[in-house]
Amino acid sequence: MNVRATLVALLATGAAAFSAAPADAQTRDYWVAAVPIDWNMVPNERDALGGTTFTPAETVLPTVVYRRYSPGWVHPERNAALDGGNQDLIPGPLLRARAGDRIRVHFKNLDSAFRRPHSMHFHGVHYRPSSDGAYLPGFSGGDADVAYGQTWTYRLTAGRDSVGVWPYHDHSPSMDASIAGGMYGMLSILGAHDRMPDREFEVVFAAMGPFQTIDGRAFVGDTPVFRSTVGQLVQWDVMAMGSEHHTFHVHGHRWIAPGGVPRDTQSIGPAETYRIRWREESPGTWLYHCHVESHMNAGMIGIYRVRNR
Ligand SMILES: [Cu+2]
Repeated sequence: MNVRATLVALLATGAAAFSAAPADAQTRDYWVAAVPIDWNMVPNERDALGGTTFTPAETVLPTVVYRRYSPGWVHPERNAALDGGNQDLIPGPLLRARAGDRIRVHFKNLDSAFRRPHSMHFHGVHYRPSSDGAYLPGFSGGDADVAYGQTWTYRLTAGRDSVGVWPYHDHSPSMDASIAGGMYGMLSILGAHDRMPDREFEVVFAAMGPFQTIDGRAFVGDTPVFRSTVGQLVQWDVMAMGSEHHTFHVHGHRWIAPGGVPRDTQSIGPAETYRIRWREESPGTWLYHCHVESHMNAGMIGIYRVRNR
């Protein structure tokens, strides 16, 4: 074997070890569209803790969100798994995969309200530049600037280094307005042999209009009410979007952070993500919230209900 052949063989071995697909690896297809919506950040029109009331003129934001569709974009479907409780549409559909899977995200721009270009840009997974979805004049292609009525298929691979939760978001020329309006979602990737959690909750901290929101909603009763039962394996997928830092806190619970340290509060910055798991053993009605006090008072707080078996 000459030097070049040896080098090629070594590279091939390295690449195989890096992306070794288990025998049961799948190709997963997701169908997603950008759709306009008049989004109500406070549908109850009140801050139940602070006592303030609002009018729809103060709480409804015309915006664009990612929405899950059936194959071929035939009809819209719920974004949230049933675990998501009372909310839907923000964040976008939870895209699940396992290490070794290929993921095809079929995207269509149905933004008939603003007719802005949109895209999808994914963190945490492997892809070629034509699936990057990030706009760069003179360099990026159709992936980054999907016009109204047009489509693009993003081709991704979940590696062993993709295990965890990751953001996706609009990275087209409309990125700033889109992220401010809730156009983001999460990938949730398990190891090839990881156990599925019994409950999976998505918590996205982001400013929206005058409010500090969780999944696009502000104040107790409007933000998601998450539910579980004692004995269940619960997983929290936590993410921050926008330009501010937040701290995720759950009452009555602790989890083990990397390094073996118990925690009940964890800071998180823009586009950072983490997943937290515990075996539920604390029945009752609990609060979860951002512990930046001004954020909590501007809406970043919700309820977590644990039933006894
Ligand atoms: Cu915060």
